[in-house]
Amino acid sequence: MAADKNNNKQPTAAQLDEVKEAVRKLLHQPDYDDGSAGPVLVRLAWHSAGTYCAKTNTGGSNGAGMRYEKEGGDPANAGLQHARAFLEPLKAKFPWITYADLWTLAAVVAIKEMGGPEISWKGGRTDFTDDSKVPPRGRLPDGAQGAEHLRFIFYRMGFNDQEIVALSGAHNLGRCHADRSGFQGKWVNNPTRFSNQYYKLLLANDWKKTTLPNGVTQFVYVEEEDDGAAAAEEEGGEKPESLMMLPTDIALLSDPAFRPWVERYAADKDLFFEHFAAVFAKLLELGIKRDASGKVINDENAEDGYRS
Ligand code: ZEM
Repeated sequence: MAADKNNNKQPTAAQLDEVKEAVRKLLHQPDYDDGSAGPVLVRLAWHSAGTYCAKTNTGGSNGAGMRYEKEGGDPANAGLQHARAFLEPLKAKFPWITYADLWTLAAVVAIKEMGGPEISWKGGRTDFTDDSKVPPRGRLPDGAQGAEHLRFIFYRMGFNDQEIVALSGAHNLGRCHADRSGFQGKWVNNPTRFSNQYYKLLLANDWKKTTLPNGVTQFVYVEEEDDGAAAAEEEGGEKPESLMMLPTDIALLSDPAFRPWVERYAADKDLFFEHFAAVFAKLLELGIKRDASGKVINDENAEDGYRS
């Protein structure tokens, strides 16, 4: 009776606007990280979708499998419980929306609100009712690796080299937490503002390999004491935190197919925004089947989230 379920109510544009407004309101979190829930919400959507395997058509943002230990307890998802917790009051307030839709929609709203592009988003995802269809662990990228690993991981989802570089630009946002991934620090100075700064910094700086006290290797760049930093210190401010890159970020510089895209996105913010919007929308749709009208075609076992 999947078809009948599909005919059930879909949220109206006005209902979705209410959710979007509620997401915008919760982004401001003065006591959390850099003051915004935005970056971790973007990572939640990415990790929910980034398990997709094109060959077996498994994984992807449908199902919201991270609610189950099998996926949520994956060390690769450490820290994302914060993102889920930020959204829990919204799920309580708007019970008609599925977790899978809420998690992906929240990222799209956060990116826009942090100054990024408008990303097209379609609803209709369902939530799994048990963990039987949760994808296996080990499908998400490992920041300690290089270009070959990036291709292995992202080609599996159906992305190409240009799309890998465009997606990596999300590292304009947020930071690494030693107690989550082992890596430490932020990629750019303003990690709650979506921009192409990540690519500019990749190219402009001399990144030095360093090993953290926990044994994890990453790349760092300690900023020159420019006027801004000197002024901040005079005002009693702290010295700027050194910026960082993961080994996978640095791999974009040395790879002959990736690097030209780093250069183009560093030089052309509009091009980056356009390509990022397209590739992030594609990411969120991986594994989701729709009919000609855009309505999700549920498989027989999925719970229709829009039944209230
Ligand atoms: Zn990330 N990412 N990511 N990423 N990511 C981290 C943080 C964030 C990789 C990775 O290992 C890590 C994409 C791609 C890749 C975000 C978005 C997207 C962290 C730090 C690591 C280690 C986690 C921590 O310690 O909290 C690797 C290897 C990637 C392969 C290219 C893609 C694609 C993304 C979205 C489109 C975001 C927003 C963050 C910041 C999270 C936060 O909590 O601030």
